Amino acid sequence: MEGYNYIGGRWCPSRSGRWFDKRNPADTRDLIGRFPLSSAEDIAEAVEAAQQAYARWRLVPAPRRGEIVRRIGDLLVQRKEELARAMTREMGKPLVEARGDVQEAIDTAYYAAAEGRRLFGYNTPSELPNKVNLSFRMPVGVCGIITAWNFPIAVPSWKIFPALVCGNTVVWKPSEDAPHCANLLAEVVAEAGVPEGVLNVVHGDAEAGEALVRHPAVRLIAFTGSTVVGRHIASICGQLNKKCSLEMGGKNPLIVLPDAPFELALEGVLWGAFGTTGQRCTATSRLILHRDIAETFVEQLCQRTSALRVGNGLDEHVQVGPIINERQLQRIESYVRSGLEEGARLLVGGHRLTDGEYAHGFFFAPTIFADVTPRMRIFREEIFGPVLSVTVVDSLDEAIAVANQSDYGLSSSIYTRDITAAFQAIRDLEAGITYVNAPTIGAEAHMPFGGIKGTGNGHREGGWTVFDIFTEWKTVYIDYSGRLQRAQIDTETS
Ligand code: UN1
Repeated sequence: MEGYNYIGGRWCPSRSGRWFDKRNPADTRDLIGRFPLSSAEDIAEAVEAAQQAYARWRLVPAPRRGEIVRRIGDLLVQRKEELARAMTREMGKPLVEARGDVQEAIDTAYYAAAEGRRLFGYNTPSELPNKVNLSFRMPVGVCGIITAWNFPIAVPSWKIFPALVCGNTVVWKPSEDAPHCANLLAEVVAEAGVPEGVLNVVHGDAEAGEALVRHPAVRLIAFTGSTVVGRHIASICGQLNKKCSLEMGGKNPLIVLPDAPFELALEGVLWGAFGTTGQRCTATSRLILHRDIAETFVEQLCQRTSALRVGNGLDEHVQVGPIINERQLQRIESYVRSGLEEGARLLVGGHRLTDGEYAHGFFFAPTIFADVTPRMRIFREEIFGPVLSVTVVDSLDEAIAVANQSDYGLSSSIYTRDITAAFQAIRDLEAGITYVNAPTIGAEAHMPFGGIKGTGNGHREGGWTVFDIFTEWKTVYIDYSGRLQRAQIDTETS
């Protein structure tokens, strides 16, 4: 199959004439398609199309834009199963999770659609008589959106749908590991009636991404991906004075106290650490166990982990899919080596799966390390794979202190029945999200999503907060006194 860029309502190859192949990570004999390896020239063309479309789109009433986005939601409902299957084939996550990914985009579409009838501003009294003060949310302009492959429909939808409802136009550079899903989403957006040029898709690698970030007509960059890349983007946006929203890495802790519901906590850890093969920015990657339950908990966790069914996500029995690509597989291997070198104890997994059904894919056994200390790289760095590290502590205070020994601050979790402990964790865990008696994954579309420290730069996607990213405030003063009234000066009451 030949995949194309989508620019100004037309499907077209890259002007560079270059292509890249995208293969199924569960079976690399299965070619998903070839997609354009785009250059700065393609980006410029897409930005031009987005600029032209912006002139009209910004004037379409927001409730009307919302109705179109609602149709995107309706179409996603209709095509949910087909999209989920295409997603699993392209990036590997088990079918049930792929359906969840599409569902998250559906939820986002309906939320954003309804926001078209809100986009509230504030009215407030003026300090002067016969004068009113108003404020409006205005679109930002052409937005550059750069996304990762692990939530190939949900995460782009978090950005694109609100951006469109707010009256922006978009140039989207999806991950080169999920180009087909991007095109399917673009197809749905077009079918729903979003005018030509309002959403443009340009495929490629860092070259296209960098050109998008640097393009002078792009007013905003919204990015999901690694902290290294995010910081680079932020530095360019700093120099060029662009609005920039970053969703970056995580190293998410899950604390289990002795009074925790034991079985619930076990299930939570398994899902949080090995769901999506650990390839989520919210994945549970550090398990912090109270000493009183550590031994039994680890023993049972290891048993259950070894029993997880790893394989091709299209098989409904599979619980853990493949790793996205060879490069990432090697990265995970190097972290396993570093864990061993630094003195952590490997309990299960730690190796590739290569025999039989695994022969043609990128599979890695779910892995647990014990005796992990905060100075080790496997404790500190985001691995983005099925590797869980276990650290044992003696108190709640120590658990929270260990959890906070991280450069990241996205998600966090505590399992306990003690309400005091739960609220202390909510107060003290340095993270944008804290779960109580649930694992670190599973954010809902209508709540703010994002993190602190190395994870973000102060913005929140999701819920009502994403509309702060995709709008700029316009403050309006209307003076109907018929005379010059000077603020701060003519304010004395007579
Ligand atoms: C991501 O990993 O980039 O909370 C997003 C969750 C999902 C979103 C993850 N709803 O795990």
